[in-house]
Amino acid sequence: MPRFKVVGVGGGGINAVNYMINAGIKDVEFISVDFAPSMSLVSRHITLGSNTEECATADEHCEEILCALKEANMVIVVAGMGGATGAGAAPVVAKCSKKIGAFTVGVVICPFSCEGAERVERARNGINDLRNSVDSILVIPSEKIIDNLDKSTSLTDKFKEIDNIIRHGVQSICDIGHGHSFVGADFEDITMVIGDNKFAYVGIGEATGSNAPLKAFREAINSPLIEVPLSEAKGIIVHFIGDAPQLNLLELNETVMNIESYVHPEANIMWTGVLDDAMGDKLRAIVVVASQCRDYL
Ligand SMILES: Nc1nc2c(ncn2[C@@H]2O[C@H](COP(=O)(O)OP(=O)(O)OP(=O)(O)O)[C@@H](O)[C@H]2O)c(=O)[nH]1
Ligand SMILES: [Mg+2]
Repeated sequence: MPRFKVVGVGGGGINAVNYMINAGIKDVEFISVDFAPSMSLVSRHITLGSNTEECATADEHCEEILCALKEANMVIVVAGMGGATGAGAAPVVAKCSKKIGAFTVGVVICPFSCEGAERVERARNGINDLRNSVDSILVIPSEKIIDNLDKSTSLTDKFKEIDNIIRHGVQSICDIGHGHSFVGADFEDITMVIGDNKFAYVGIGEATGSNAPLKAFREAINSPLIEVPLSEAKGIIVHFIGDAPQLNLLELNETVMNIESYVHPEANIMWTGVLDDAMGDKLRAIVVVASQCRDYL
């Protein structure tokens, strides 16, 4: 089984990782990296020094980072890009991951606009920076979910919404990578669809009743978090989660036969599914859409 390691960098990255741990993502090793000693639930924490040059300081900890990442086949680096630590140290962790030959995915949380223009701008630069050190970068444009939230939602609760979306994305990648899909997709397939330096986006949909696969798929591809036109997508993973009665093979088949009509003619298309009886009568579709843009704008 391929070894997966998820690294939370900086406060936001670590909160997102703690959320995954609480949600019960299995067979993954969790690591955290920050300036302060962390309260996180991970199995290993790397405390950076007190230097204000986050990147330089992280560089000094490369040996420790390399040691923590040892033997990983895939490393997922999660960070909020609006702060200094995440934006500064995530590229260092990613470079270490590439050095050991692991497939490296950056999951970057863009700030909400209420956090201020400076953070938004820092995030844009941070993403374009990190991009050079990863195989694939999964962008979470937080602000895009704002219309779906109640106006009175606190910033902490907004972050939790984002953490939940990230954990679904990461869990899907891990479940498929560990070979849990009943459609025979694996780790190599994921690297084919989202690798090659693509930007990726995650969308989630849920439905019940007849034609649930199509309804959930449509909701997922219409997620405001998918910032690129689907017609430009060079890769798409469509992952279904549900209890056996909801995973109606005929309906699934009709849905997946249609995927190619939505994406670029050269797109790599992959569909997968896992059984989860805790889903009750609900079927969830998680899509990861990958596109080959040059820069994050
Ligand atoms: N999803 C999520 N994002 C968060 C959370 N906390 C902060 N963020 C995002 O992450 C960005 C960076 O904030 P922090 O992670 O606290 O900053 P840092 O990377 O530790 O950098 P410093 O400035 O050195 O503290 C913020 O602008 C937010 O957009 C969280 O709990 N969940
Ligand atoms: Mg911090």
